[in-house]
Amino acid sequence: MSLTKKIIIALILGVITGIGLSFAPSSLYGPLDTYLLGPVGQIFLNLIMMIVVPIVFVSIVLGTAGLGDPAKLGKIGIQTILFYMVTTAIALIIGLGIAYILEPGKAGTFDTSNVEYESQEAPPIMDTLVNIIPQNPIEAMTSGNMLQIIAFAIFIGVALAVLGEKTIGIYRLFEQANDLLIFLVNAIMKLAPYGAFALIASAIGDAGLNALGPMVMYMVAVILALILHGAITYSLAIWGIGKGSPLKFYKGFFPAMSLGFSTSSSSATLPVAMKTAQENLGVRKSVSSFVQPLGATINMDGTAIMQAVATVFIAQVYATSLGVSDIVMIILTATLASIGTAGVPGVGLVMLAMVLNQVNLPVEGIALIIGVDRLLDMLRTSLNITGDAACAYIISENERRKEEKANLT
Ligand code: DAS
Repeated sequence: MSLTKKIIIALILGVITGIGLSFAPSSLYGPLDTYLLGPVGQIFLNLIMMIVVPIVFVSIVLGTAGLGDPAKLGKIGIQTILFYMVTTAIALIIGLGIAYILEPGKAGTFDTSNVEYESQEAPPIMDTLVNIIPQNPIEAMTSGNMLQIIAFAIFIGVALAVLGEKTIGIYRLFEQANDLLIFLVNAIMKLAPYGAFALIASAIGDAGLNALGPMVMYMVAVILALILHGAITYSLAIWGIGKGSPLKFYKGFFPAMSLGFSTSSSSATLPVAMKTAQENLGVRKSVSSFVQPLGATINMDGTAIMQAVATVFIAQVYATSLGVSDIVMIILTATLASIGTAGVPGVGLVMLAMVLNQVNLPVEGIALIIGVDRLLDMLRTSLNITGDAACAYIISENERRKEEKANLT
């Protein structure tokens, strides 16, 4: 049975168990939560947290080193990176906007007393921006200061790109470390059914049926934001910049979108996504084979949307207001973090832990959304690869028109 099916079954069983426990006497629910559900859920969350710092650091070093390659920083490279960063920032703004309008975290009550957490005053924006450069990168890693870790990784990546062959051994080391960490993410995700069951049963057992409301509203908010971004941002870019038909684009790319949905992995879908873009959308092979692989690592708009909605949702559940500097921090952290995030199932959840860390929200809040995350992962992966293909399509169409114009003159 596929992992996705196992997680969906775990989700259903977790909801049923949680509802049953919410009617059970506390003399039953208490020990069950203390000695089984709580520890299983916390172990899974700890495993996710364990992998955050290394995977963010290594994947961003590699992602940046790859970008720093002079061959990649040509005209097409600059256009591609610009398109990716702008659409990711728009995705985050759409996600934040929907989360503030729908307020999913206020659609019910969760008992959050079992998580020791006090909101901390966010530092002024200028301090935040200046302090992105770490004085002590090791301390940044031990304290989980994600923006400083990302900044340090970008410096290392650029240095590797500039030094090229001289540091090829270190580059290879980072490549192997990345393979090792992706192996660990996949291994941790195999425990997701057990973690999801325990966390969902505990959350609903604790809060009762009114915990379902916020979870459903959270899903609605994410799905709505994903649809808006796909229907508006990409369609406007295809029509406005690429001078193409959005309908034709989506019809032609749909086979790859459905594969992305079923695999929940941008990397696994990449070969089909490239083939579909080239054969159904007429994207030039030279553009597709550069833009789409790059996008599969540095461009994850669907993931950014989930992170934006989830962060606001968890802030609402813990009755914490996010200031302007927090919002800037979310956009900065999630956009930069997407530079290296590998396209494998569940990586968005790992990166969410990082964003929550950065805005001082309790990582335990992930417990409230983990049960539905796999379903949303399928949808957001579909959008992730669509953004890559939209960029490739637009650049390819513009290149074609320029050449046609040159031939005419
Ligand atoms: N599954 C990831 C991908 O392959 C996205 C995510 O986990 O958010 O794009």
